[in-house]
Amino acid sequence: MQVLGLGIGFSQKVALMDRSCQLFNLLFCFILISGCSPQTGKINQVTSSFDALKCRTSAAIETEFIVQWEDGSFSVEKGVDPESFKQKFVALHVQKIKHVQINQKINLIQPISSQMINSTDQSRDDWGQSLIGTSAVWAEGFKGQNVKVAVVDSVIDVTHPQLRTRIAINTKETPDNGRDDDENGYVDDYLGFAFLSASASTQTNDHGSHVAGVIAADPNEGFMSGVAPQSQIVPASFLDGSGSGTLGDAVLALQYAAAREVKVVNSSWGGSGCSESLANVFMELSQKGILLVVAAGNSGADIDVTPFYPAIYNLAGQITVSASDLFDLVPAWSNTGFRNAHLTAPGVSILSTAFGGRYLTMDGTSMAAPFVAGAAAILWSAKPTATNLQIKEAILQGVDVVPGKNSKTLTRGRLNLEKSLDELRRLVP
Ligand SMILES: [Ca+2]
Ligand SMILES: [Ca+2]
Repeated sequence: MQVLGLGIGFSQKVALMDRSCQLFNLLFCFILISGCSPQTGKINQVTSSFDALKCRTSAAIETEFIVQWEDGSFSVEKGVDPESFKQKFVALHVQKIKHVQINQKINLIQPISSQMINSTDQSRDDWGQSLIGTSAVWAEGFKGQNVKVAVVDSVIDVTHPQLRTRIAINTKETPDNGRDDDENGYVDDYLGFAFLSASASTQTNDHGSHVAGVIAADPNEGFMSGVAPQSQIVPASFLDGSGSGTLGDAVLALQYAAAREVKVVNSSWGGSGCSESLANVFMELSQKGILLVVAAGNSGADIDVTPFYPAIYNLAGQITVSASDLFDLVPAWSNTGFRNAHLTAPGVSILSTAFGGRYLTMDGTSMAAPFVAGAAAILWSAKPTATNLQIKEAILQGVDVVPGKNSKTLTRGRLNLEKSLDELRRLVP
């Protein structure tokens, strides 16, 4: 499985589409063990499943295995090779194991910024926020306060002036002492956690910081504002600066987000191929009441026909977001789908934060998804008792359907935060 960086500039569009076509040639190996069969039956099933592997590609990491346990939790385990892992680890723990998948490499295609923005330029029009009606809900006092949003992405610049005040602090953890003070399984996760087990990169990648800024940039510390400027970001990173990562790290990052008690998870990435572990962790989070906001992808595809994960999981607690522009037109590069894409949100020439105190505009469904994630945070700050299903329904019911520009999505419409708040008030009096 490869992961696409969904923030692209126009010049990268063609290269990205070419790359995405290659993805469908990649299949990956997993076994699925279900039910409560006797141990020997399970071992036989494990054995036959391993023997039946048909998709050992160059992307597979054959010494690492993503294990989902019967309690729903995940770990990534090491082994010498699949056969050895089957005989030793799986046979030993088979009664506690729900599912095993060989880990695989994933690669971010580096996003290209459309434009560097001078932070002294005060004249920029936040067209996206104007269109979805943020100022009206801010005026009512709803700014995403007390809502945590996980950004599962590349590493975020937590020192950016407009982000540093918006990073959720794990107050039970002492930073930089090499110990897991709160015993949540993560050492020094004071601000978040980076799952970069295979990384040797010292580069930075602006993708995660850009997504975080769209959601929560602090307007008191600079010239822009996030959609939900009082929400808090939980960084759960799994893609390094060079754009490399593993599926196992993605699964662990998602599991970590849930442990930090976020309400919303933004996933502006995706790929195709066997992704059973990813589907399983998404299901776990949806059932825990988390709203999963996912970018539809940038290859110009109909995702109802051409699979793109996690965009097409279509879980009860999931919203998949296509991109639209100032005129509510859907760019040719935006993935869509009447069944699996739910709505559009602003995703063209989107201003946000980048490493080193910089600002960039970017294009992509990566930028559209965090508009919806920020909107969800606002709605939850207005109605803290709402469920993820109610927040989703309010967002989908509240869309603007612009005559003649209906998007090829489930709702045919574009995010309208102001109307979604009205819908939520009907759902949660
Ligand atoms: Ca900890
Ligand atoms: Ca510590």
